[in-house]
Amino acid sequence: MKVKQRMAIHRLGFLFPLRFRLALVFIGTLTLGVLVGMTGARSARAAAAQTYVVQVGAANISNTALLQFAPGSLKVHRGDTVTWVINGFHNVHIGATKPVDLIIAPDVNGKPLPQMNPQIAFPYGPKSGSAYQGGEAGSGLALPMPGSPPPSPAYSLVIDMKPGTSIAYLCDIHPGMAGSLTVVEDSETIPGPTEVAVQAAVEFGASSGAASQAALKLEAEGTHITPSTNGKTTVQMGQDVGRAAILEFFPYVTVIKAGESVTWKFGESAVEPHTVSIPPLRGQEVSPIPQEGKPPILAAGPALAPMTQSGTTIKNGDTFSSGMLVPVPGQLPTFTLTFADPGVYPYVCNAHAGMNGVVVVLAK
Ligand SMILES: [Cu+2]
Repeated sequence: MKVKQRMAIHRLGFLFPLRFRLALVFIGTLTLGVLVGMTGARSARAAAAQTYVVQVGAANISNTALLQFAPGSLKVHRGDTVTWVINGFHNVHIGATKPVDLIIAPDVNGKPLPQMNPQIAFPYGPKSGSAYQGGEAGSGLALPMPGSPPPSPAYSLVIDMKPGTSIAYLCDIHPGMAGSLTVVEDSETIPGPTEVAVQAAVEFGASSGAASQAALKLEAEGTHITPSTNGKTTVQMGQDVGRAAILEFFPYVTVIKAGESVTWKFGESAVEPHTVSIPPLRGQEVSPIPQEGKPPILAAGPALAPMTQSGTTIKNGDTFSSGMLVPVPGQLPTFTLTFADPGVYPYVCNAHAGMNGVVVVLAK
């Protein structure tokens, strides 16, 4: 089976460009690792129950994040296990009809306290590894928390539902990120875990390839350096292509003259939020507020909280942060800074490691 899988990946290589191929090989290697010891044979209800892996997003492939479940749909027999492997900032909300809000602001001591929705952050419903017999369940986030052991990046359920049942699930954080699984009759022959893993790699590969092409086009168009126009220069934060989010600023280098401004904006149909910040504050996305006998309140940490108002004038040595700029369809926020002094101003997105840019300010 290993040989077959490698051949499948190899054959695909001819169809797609190098970056994409690297991504495929990367995912293929990952899945091979996960799959050691599993059987991949097509079978009607096997004597032993199978374990299927669904990848929940993918991160850091050619500067893109893939906002999709892979495979997007899956057939299982009653008694099989489904393991969702969470790669990045995603959750799995099983039996959901619609996503819940990421940020809620309940009144605490008479004042609204913005915080991450605990229904997204923490697991609920059947515990990982136990039977699923319907209803809603949540995986929680694979989010490292100060002072806590690293969370498990996987959520497993033994599917104990009648054949003919379809189970829908989604990621509450990323609009349109959804998947489903169907329980089929024991007599029906379905793909085995290895074939499902290859299918997942193919689906990721298709998204990654489309994103790579779009990124190359945007990079070429921007030639990495945009001259200022009428003292107003724009920088695009990322680009969402199908189910892929490109995590780059376009252009990477922006050159302006002292006293001019830069406006950061989203591309069309953006879904992935970003920040424009300096200095980088990695690992400070949330500020947990402990609660007795309950999981902590996850208030927005300095990395994602707004520190600088749009329109502010920046001088040499100033720090700034837009806070989380969240694109809402038809309502895409922008962030503008005016640079008073000549100098080099590197900046980052605090939400995405490796997403950075630089503003070069020349003398008037
Ligand atoms: Cu970002």
